Amino acid sequence: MHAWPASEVPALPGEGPDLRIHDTATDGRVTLNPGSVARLYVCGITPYDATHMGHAATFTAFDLVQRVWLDTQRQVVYVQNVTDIDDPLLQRAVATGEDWTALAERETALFREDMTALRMLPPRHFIGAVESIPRIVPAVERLRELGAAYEVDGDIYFSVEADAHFGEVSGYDQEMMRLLSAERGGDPDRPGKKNPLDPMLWTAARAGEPSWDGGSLGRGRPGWHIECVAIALEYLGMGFEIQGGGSDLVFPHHEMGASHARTLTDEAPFAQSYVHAGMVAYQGEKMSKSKGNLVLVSALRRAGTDPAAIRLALLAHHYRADWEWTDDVLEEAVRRLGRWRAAVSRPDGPSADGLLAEIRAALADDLDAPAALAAFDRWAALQQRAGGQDPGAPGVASRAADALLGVAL
Ligand code: 5CA
Ligand code: ZN
Repeated sequence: MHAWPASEVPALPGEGPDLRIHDTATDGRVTLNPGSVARLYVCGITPYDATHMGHAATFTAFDLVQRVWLDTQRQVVYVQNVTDIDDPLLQRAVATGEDWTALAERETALFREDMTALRMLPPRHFIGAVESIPRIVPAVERLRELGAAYEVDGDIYFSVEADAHFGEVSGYDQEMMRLLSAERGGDPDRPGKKNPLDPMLWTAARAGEPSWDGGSLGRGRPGWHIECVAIALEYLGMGFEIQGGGSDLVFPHHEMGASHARTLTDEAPFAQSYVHAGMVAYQGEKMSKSKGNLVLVSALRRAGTDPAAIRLALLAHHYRADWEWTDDVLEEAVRRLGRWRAAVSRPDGPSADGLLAEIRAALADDLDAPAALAAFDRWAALQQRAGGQDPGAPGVASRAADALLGVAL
């Protein structure tokens, strides 16, 4: 599919330090040395409801990854998927009587508009599950040839026992895995499975549901984890730098994906690091389409909220933190945006060279956006209090906010 238009990234003097980021699998910081090309895969939306603040927060975190890498003069290959066929999408279409393809297309189009408004740099490859079926089918066939997949009433499952390293991404115990599997799209209680945790690779065609030709698998539709694996292997290959998404994807999604890929290729690792954004809550619960407790980017935009203020509201929280969206969070961001804009609209000011270095250092240190915002606040306060003689300073500050934080002043 096509992504969305790229906003320009202003040039900055010099370059930033290498990114150090928290890896879920080792529960520690890793310094990624991606060479001249850095590769990032981010798990994208299931398009049955518009972009909410939780999605926006997660995609903002990985937008910062791309910006930090660009600032180290690297090329970035960023891949993001769209799960445009899956159970929740079909359930929503049935519930509202809408055609599932129309629903997916409409919500994907709205997502592109939201991402553009929020100044997210687009992925180089924005890939749907449906268009990936020709790559998913051979992957499932191969897993079956390897003895790592089996059939239950026509549905095809992955056998987690085929992978000696299963469990190494999340580090969760059996009980936790079983609980999360039941909560997040698995079917641990289905009779006939070898291991309750085994996830579906290919769902045999069911009456009234869309299905595709699956070659030796028969007609059906793809499972969720193999979708992201097939797309990542096609556009990035094994050993890419970052597999990203929200922390709700640690298990089963990213655990299963790593297992599928290792088994398929007999190579490791799938990703060099697994990076997870915290969950954004609203009214006391995780913001989610299935619960319906949503604050939508598009609704705020329609109400006239400046997207740069939404972005600042998201950046005010460390990406790994779980936090709650409130009206106050947005109001504080609107005030901050006003202070920053006033500061850069003067003809001169205090030197911004130190500010640029501080923003770079903060972001390279596990994407510490709140520290970057605090550095800008200090520069803006100094501008307000004492001003300065450097005629280049407001421009440097404004370009740094745009290039590194995606905030256009
Ligand atoms: N299509 C799959 C990934 S392959 C999916 O999880 N779709 S989603 O629409 O539910 O979520 C899209 C992205 O937003 C995922 O990376 C997910 O982890 C993240 N996300 C979902 N809800 C929240 C939330 N409340 N806070 C933070 N991130 C969230
Ligand atoms: Zn995914």
